[in-house]
Amino acid sequence: MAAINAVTDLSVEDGIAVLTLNSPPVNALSAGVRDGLALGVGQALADPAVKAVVLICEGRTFIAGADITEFGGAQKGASLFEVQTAIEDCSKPVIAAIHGTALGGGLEVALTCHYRVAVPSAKCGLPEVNLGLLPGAGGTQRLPRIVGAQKAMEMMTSGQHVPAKQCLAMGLVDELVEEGKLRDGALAFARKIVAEGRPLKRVRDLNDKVEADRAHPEVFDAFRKANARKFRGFLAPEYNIRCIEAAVNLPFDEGLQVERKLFMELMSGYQSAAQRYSFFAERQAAKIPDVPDDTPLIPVETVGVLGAGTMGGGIAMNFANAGIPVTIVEVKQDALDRGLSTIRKNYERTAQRGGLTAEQVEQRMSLIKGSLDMNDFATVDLVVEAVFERMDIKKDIFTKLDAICKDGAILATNTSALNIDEIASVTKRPEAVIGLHFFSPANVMKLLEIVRADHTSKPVIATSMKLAKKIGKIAALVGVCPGFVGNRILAQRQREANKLVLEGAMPWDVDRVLYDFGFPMGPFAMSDLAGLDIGWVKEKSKGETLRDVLCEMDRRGQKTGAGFYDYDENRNAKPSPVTEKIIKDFIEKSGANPRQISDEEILERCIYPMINEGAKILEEGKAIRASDIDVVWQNGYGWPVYRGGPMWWGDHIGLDKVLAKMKEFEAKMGEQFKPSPLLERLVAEGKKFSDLKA
Ligand code: 3H9
Repeated sequence: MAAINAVTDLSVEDGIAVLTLNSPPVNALSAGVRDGLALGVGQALADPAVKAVVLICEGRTFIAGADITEFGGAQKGASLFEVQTAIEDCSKPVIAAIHGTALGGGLEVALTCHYRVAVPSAKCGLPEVNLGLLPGAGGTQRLPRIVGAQKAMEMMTSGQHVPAKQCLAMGLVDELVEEGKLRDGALAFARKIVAEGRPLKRVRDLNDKVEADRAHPEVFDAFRKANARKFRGFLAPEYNIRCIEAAVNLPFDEGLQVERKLFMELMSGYQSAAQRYSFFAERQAAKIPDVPDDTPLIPVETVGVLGAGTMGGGIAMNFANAGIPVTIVEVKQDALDRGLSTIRKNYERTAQRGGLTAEQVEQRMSLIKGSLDMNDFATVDLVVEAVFERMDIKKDIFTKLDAICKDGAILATNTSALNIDEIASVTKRPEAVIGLHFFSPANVMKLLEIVRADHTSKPVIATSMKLAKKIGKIAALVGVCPGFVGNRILAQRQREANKLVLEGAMPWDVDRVLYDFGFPMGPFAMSDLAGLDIGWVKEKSKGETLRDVLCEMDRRGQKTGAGFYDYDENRNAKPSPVTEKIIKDFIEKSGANPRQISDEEILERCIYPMINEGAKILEEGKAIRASDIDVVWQNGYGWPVYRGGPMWWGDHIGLDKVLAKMKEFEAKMGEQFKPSPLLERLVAEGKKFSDLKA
């Protein structure tokens, strides 16, 4: 084997050149990889002994795409286009041998090869859309030529990783080879191609599919319409579709030009910058500076969940889904039965939608055992407490858990706001206590806020972070403070939303502005959905707040057909004259003068205090880095992905602007808007949140 450069080797076996890439972690198309590919193909072409070329990768995966870290910098080395031209125009067959994932630019390179073979566990996809981009190396023009416009739209706007078997069925892969024997299989395939004298298949020359698609221009708008809700606010899905339309309607090279132009537009816009940032932010959040990678882990083979309510049930499902047996303990039999039956219904609903087989439903249910006896937690490795949010109850439970659970077990609370140091203080092992704050519905929501208390041990933190990944969650480590990171910031938005309504904005005005910003719904629609009576006690209600009055009128949200909004029988919301009147009466009683409030003010009043609170959280060390706060808000609170997160958004619009507004609001409305010293300092130094080191 001869080295072409630091990341590429070339060897020749029996007339077949094997070009091997080895650029950990994911063989991304860095300058070195591109150079290696261009040189390697050139050498193979020049060698008369070579009859065909196999392109294969070492490590965990085939090329996983362009090197995202290079985006925005000056290009070095061979361009991807040059590499692809060298491969596609090579007069000897080039075969991509795929394992792991062939993604983005990786699949686009494979699509310039004349043939593709893969092991059954491999997956292919064009996930650029998730980075706010489109495949910019010919993928938008080549993929539809193999799979047709409809399938290409589905793949490119979802970014899905398609399993090799399906790739084979749709012609994206030519042959599957035995798992674990990719190199041998690819070599055998290459020999077969040479022996049979098969032609050099260039995807760019395939026109059958696009010609057939040309007769059905309606598929594009139908697809847009069917996915309008999902794509709302995002630019990239629409740009991907336009490229596929170009592939269908224009000659290959003209289609490529459309692709290039739209790719550059996306690349220079803020949405892609935000989405690329989020990709790294999620991965960064898994890294805890004082908890190194080699921290010993606690094996978690069995889990206990205390409480079979909505939260407890959802939490239990996460573990069962990952194959971990769970014991759920409840106080009363009927509550336990109800909880278990809700879990079953959830699984059955997934099965009806095709997400699980009947057998898988039973297999998951068999992993969940119900019990009325907390002593059944004696042998589990982790307990997650998910009962009523009251400190006295939690303390009582943790005293019992401390007595029951084995040494070394992790004792976790799902509290969303209570002081975990105080909970831990009742145990003789505060180092084993941690917060695992799941979000409702816990089996669906991606975020897990992992709350580190004063004494939580490093192995408990490391184990919780790893476990989060295992059960498919995106975790962020936060510190103990009221509401932790997510709810603490939410409280800022909520306060301003409520105040705005008492100054003259209507709930639907506030909701509309936040919905247009990109949230899935505004705070008032959200309250109606959750139920206005959560935490409301009839006997104590004195009509002092808008919520009190609405609940007293039995306007408790969607479930009663009315809340802030009125609802029709299909739960469609309409602004409510009743609510409007109540609000006006409230304002009149307070002696205030209602005023016209601009959309701009609504947005600034709701968003800037969130950014400011994030700064305070960083100052107090309750989050490790600004991007962790963004991970929390994107994955737990519906912050629009294409706006990065509150901290990224603050950087984007300019911290000086945020600071100036906060000062203006402080002068008019007081203390609550007081800028955090960190915000002041960053502005004074001309820095951003992203300049802060973890
Ligand atoms: C593209 O191709 C554009 C072209 O169409 C046009 C060009 C003109 N670059 O996720 P993991 C790092 S856009 C640089 O934890 P896993 C990642 O940050 C690209 N770095 O592993 C992490 O680093 P660290 C289209 C990358 O096994 C490490 O690799 N492709 C890249 O759970 C491990 O990552 C994509 O969007 C990259 N492209 O999952 C694919 N990818 O260890 C993006 C990863 O320092 N990648 N890193 O934190 C993925 O989806 C997953 O990483 C993958 C592996 C499934 C491959």
